[in-house]
Amino acid sequence: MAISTQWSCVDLEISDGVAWVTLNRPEKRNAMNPTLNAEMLEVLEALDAEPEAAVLVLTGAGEAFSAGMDLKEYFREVDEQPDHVQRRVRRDSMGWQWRTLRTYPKPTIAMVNGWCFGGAFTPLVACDLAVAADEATFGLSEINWGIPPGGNVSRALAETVGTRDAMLYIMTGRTFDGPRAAAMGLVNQSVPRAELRKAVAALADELKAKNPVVLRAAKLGFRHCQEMSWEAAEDFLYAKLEQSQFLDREGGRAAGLEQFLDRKSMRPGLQTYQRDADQHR
Ligand code: ACO
Ligand code: V55
Repeated sequence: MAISTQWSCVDLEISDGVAWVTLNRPEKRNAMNPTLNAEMLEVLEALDAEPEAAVLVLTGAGEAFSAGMDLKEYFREVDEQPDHVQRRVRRDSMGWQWRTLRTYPKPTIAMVNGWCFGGAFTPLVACDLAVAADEATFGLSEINWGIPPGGNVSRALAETVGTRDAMLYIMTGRTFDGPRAAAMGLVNQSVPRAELRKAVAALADELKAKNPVVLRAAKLGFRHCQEMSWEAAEDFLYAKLEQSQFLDREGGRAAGLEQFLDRKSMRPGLQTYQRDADQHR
């Protein structure tokens, strides 16, 4: 593998086109400390450049997805640091959890294998798709230890679930499970933990079969247009469409039209056009 595996808080495995990125502090329930946050910035940067990684899956080692921010190393210990250090610690944290992940060039899936608290909601929502284990436990536990949700947690919730659910869980700190998360629209799907990896691998396979240039234009188009006027969105989405044709070296649109209209070998309502294996290497 071309990529360094020297990270102390993150484990990376690339297999069959999928980068399995595992938050790896199981003994601390994968709580996010400043080291993990700085490493995740590097991991995401490295994977963008890695041709063997077509899809990124974010998950956690052991019993947790992530128990949120590390209350000792991210809060208590950083409180004593000078202001500029506090600012850098926050910048690294939001840098990977939100800014980088939300508009990541490759498709991303959060695989919520277990505990998911507080700050962990930010990378969860920033991923394009999410699949939870039925047995996973979610909670906005900030209120339980004396802070309101920060770090874009509430902003992320506001974009994903309805106001009633968001307010209930923010204000009570009550926990909920995978099926409830799916019913709320916080994750796409919840499956028994024993089937989680298989379900995520199947979803990743579906994404791998798509044209990556078009996939990027589609996801960024959706992300950005949410904050635009209708007029600006129309112009922007057409610009994305034209940009994707300009950047798409495999000529996906022409192939799709040809396979449907001329060869009649594929119906786009029901399947993806056949990509030439040689062209997209
Ligand atoms: N920050 C720092 N340390 C943590 C965190 C955390 N968020 N979560 C777990 N740990 C540590 C514990 O201190 C403990 O360390 P130790 O073994 O050195 O004593 C170890 O991880 C295991 O934790 P336990 O509580 O023993 O594990 P258990 O499996 O019984 O419970 C649970 C798991 C429910 C996740 C519990 O650890 C917990 O409540 N964690 C805090 C969850 C939370 O509120 N996170 C903050 C959200 S708010 C925010 O992110 C801004
Ligand atoms: C949270 C997360 C933060 C933070 C403060 O509530 C609070 C979660 C990701 O960083 O700086």
